[in-house]
Amino acid sequence: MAPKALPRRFFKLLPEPCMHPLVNIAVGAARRAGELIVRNLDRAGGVTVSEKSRNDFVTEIDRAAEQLVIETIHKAYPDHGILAEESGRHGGDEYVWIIDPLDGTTNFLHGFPQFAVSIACQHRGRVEAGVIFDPLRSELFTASRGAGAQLENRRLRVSAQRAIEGSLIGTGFPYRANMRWLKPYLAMLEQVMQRAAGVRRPGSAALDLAYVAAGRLDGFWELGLAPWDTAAGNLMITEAGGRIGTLAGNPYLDGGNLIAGNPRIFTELVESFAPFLSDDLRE
Ligand code: 2AM
Ligand code: CA
Repeated sequence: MAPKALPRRFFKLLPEPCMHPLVNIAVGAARRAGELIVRNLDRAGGVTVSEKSRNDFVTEIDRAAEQLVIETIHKAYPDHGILAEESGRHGGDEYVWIIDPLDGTTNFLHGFPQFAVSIACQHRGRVEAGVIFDPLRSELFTASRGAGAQLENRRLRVSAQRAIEGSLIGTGFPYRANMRWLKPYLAMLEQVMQRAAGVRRPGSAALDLAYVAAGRLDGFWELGLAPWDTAAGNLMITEAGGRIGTLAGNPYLDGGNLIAGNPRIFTELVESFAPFLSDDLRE
């Protein structure tokens, strides 16, 4: 005999919403990695060591956190493939987990408290689940396709801000190879600085995208991001009613230059940046 359906109010009493199994696994993996990262924070920030040994140490933490995430995923799904910042692409291709074990490494290295673990699961090329975990605030942002985005038990919604005037916009400054775009980037920054209430450069792109989904930032842009920075945030923003795209406003696939925001801010940013786009910045 089929069990009687439980009344709706019963589900409201559950401590966690009934999560998609892929989200569940990603949450477990992100929490384990986050714990390891926080445990090692004191050793990273403030300790006076040479730049090289500092970098080696952080690489070691990145790798160890990534291994924990992969182990957790493979325990549940041994056949699933992986695309991860440290270990690259390996395994099956029907399901692929896209992992940034420590997004905001420079912050972590300096003890600046803004970094995250980002995990997404793609099925046949489409992201179905995403988790971004801030281990210091213990904030867990989740999303699964068609079922919305959440911060703990609260449904996420992008902001209702109607124009760049008065908005709070996040960004990431170009570094290394992306410095070739410094000039057009500064022109974009100038546009935004002249109109927004504030501009922030927190340093963890994945967490910035979660903040757009949560309405804490009205918009965000950055050049030259990687798939592991953006896969979870992309789904999260879409599920929270926002938009994410290339600088030309086209659909955002897997890494590259990005604009995100609530639908109005997204459109306004795309329009404002159009005069500064050389061909190589468009896609
Ligand atoms: P990472 O910490 O995983 O490398 C912010 O601009 C984004 O760019 C972050 O998500 C960060 O991801 C990445 N990034 C890589 N190298 C960087 C650098 N030298 N300075 C700032 N951000 C960097
Ligand atoms: Ca990253």
